[in-house]
Amino acid sequence: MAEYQNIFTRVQVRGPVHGGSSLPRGSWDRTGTPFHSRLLGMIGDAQVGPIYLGFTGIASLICGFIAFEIIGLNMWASVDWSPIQFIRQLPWLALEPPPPAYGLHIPPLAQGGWWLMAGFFLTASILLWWTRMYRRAIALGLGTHTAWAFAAAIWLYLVLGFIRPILMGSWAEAVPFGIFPHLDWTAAFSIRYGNLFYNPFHMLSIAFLYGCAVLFAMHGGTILAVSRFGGEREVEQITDRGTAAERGALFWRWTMGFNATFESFHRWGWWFAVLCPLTGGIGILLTGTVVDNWYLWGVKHGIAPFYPIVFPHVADPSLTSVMGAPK
Ligand code: 07D
Ligand code: 07D
Repeated sequence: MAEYQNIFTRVQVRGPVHGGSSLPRGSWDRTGTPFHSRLLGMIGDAQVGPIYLGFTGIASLICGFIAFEIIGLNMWASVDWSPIQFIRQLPWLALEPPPPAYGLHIPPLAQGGWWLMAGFFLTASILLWWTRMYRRAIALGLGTHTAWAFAAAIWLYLVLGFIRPILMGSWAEAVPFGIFPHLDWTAAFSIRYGNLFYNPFHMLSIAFLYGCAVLFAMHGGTILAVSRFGGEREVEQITDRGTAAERGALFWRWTMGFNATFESFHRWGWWFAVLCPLTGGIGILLTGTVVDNWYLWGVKHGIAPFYPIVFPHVADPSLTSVMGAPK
């Protein structure tokens, strides 16, 4: 029996190139002649292509490309079209949403208009990609679980850049495009709304995020550990006694007293991943709309201490002009 129980070695399976099962009526053709790649075979299946582009795939790529171009060219313009500065400063460059004065109106291009347009095309691209995933799953006779998991991420994305700004009455509330600028926005958002740590939905989102890491470590570890019995090939292992699958389950029953099944474990993974952005989106939606200051909310609900006034002559900004501040 081949012994390959380490975390790097992968057995490369290389059959004759295969175009895939036949496509339902109304589908486009798959594109590209398939070939084998030894390098890609080290991290996945060695066969590359053919790819199915289809109408939604091409439309999504075009919209994504337009958004990418608008963002990139605006960033380049912001450094006076200097190619060197563009590359040097790239992680710090931004395409910002309109200033608050414009509310939800359409601003001039240079005042956030480009941001609105890029957002429109990025959103169209993401939604078209979602449709592609959904339709390809149906075409293969699969369930649509992956598409719904992606929908959970899209929910958080839409809350951040579309739904909440509309509820707040201003595009200025939305996230800028840019690598570090979107981190600055995230930090500023937390401070503006009194420390996001006290937002219980941020707490839930974090628990599911960390949960994803734990579950993935357990699952990846378990499957690699039983791969010496062929466990990564799952299929006929699921019901048979004494197989790799049963050993994996027994390992957890012995160490923890309880074990998931091959089927239930994937439900755990799916739900943890989905609930991370789902609860996160709820938390962001409540911020500024229902709760203006999460620290004061925490004080009110007994989860945060009320800090003593150490400097009596300095006004604590979190206590001035904030709705719901304790008297
Ligand atoms: C590994 C799958 C591959 C995806 C990758 C990301 C782009 C953006 C475009 C400059 C796990 C591709 C990146 C297409 C380039 C332009 C215009 C997924 C994997 C490799 N963030 N965020 C990152 C996005 C938000 C936060 C990195 C997107 C919120 C923090 C990357 C969105 C908040 C940190 C990135 C989005 C937030 C990051 C790595 C959309 C709260 C980091 C992402 C559309 C949730 C980390 C410099 C990654 C970093 C990071 C992309 C939204 C917080 C650039 C596309 C507004 C705290 N974010 N992010 O690996 O290193 O994801 O930043 O909503 O520390 Mg972010
Ligand atoms: C961004 C969903 C959208 C992405 C989509 C994909 C493309 C194509 C292209 C690959 C990630 C688009 C795809 C464009 C890519 C190619 C080619 C999902 C996204 C549709 N936080 N925090 C979270 C922690 C603090 C803040 C979630 C930890 C501070 C804000 C998560 C800590 C402050 C927001 C989380 C911490 C703060 C969050 C995100 C620790 C900053 C959010 C979950 C240890 C000073 C977001 C409710 C996620 C949220 C969010 C973790 C600290 C601010 C669990 C661990 C206190 C403003 N934080 N955070 O799945 O939902 O994101 O909050 O300190 O908006 Mg936080």
